Amino acid sequence: MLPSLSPEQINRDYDAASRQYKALGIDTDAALDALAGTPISLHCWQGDDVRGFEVHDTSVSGGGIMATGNYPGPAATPAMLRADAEKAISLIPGKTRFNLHAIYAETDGKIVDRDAIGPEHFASWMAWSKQRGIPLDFNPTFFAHPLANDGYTLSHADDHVRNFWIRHDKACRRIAEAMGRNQGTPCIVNHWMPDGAKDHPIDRYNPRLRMLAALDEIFSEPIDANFCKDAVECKLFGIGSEDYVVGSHEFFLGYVMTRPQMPCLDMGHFHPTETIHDKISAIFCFKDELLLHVSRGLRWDSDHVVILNDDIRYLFQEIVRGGFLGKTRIALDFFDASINRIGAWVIGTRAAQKGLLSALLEPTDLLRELEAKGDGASKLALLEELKTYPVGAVWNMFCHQHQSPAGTAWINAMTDYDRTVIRAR
Ligand code: RNT
Ligand code: ZN
Repeated sequence: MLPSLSPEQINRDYDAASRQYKALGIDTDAALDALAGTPISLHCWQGDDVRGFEVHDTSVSGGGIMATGNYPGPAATPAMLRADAEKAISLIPGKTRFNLHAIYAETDGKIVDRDAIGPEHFASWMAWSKQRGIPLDFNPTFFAHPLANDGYTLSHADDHVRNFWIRHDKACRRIAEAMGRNQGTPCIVNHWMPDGAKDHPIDRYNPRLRMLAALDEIFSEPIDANFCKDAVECKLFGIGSEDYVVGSHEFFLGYVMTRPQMPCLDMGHFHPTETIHDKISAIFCFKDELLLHVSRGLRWDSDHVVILNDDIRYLFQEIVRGGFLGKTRIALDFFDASINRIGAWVIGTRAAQKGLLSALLEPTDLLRELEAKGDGASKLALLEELKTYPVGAVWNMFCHQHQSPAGTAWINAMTDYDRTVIRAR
């Protein structure tokens, strides 16, 4: 058994940490409040390796994403996925949302193609969401379908294929609107299309024109913005689209600059050494809302479980320093099938929250002053010293306040669930 912390110890450590931060002008209680006010959207697809519950009459494949690993016990039914998600959420302090893909529709064993899905196929998800107080987000699914096998969907040259996907996306926005109405706040819909080519297409222009027109048609549908808000996700390359992705960064940046939708930045969707933190302030010069897909690429867009690395720290520093927290939607996007999946969810979410908390515990005004004075050494020194400040004690207090195990204790709960539920499947 890994150790757990007593409330007395958590309080004692927190008091000491608070004093240390206070000497730098930082209010740890205010940081905890800001963290508590920031929901993280958990991606349903970590629970079952992006399989979904669609009923098929043909074999499906493809679409440029893939979970690797054979850890036992992926959620095979909606009930299992909900139970696993609840377990994960019980080990995550603070507010969470839950992010569904269209392939998680519940169609009662019937084949319902993607252009025919409706809110009724998400009735159980909506009831669950309401009962648990966990708002939903949503995604059309443009992969793992026979009409996605060519590698093109919304930009397909064939009207029949393209129109099918346009109908699918319209259906998804109607579902999202129903979810938003159910929860009383907007459901965020992220539109990601895998469209692209493995090798050197001659025509890079027309697919983009077709995708542009398709998106305009989709967004021309009157959907209540109080209940559904849209984001579009750019990407540099994927499996099978190594050379060319229709919805590149330039394409979608141009799109959102000329349209009301918000951009979605996924941390794994750029050149392998390119990070997203510097893009944020540039985007907020022109837009007032941004969606993040918090992920971790290892050498490529590998969607590893998020950990508290420099990329995460820089990301949240930018969001906090720029005053962008209220305008940034934080969603997770990783899928590791090689380790306990509940563990993956919890590790990644807690890491993102710790990144945010570390940024909230920064004496930003002081750092700004040092920078303005030209005192670069003091600025860098302070940033370095802050790395060993007792953020863990503040984090443990956050867990304690939100009835979630502090420190290492959650790992015991994961191991128990693994033994009694996951391995019993
Ligand atoms: C794929 C995108 C996309 C997906 C999910 C499942 O590269 O990141 O966001 O991971 O929609
Ligand atoms: Zn993503």
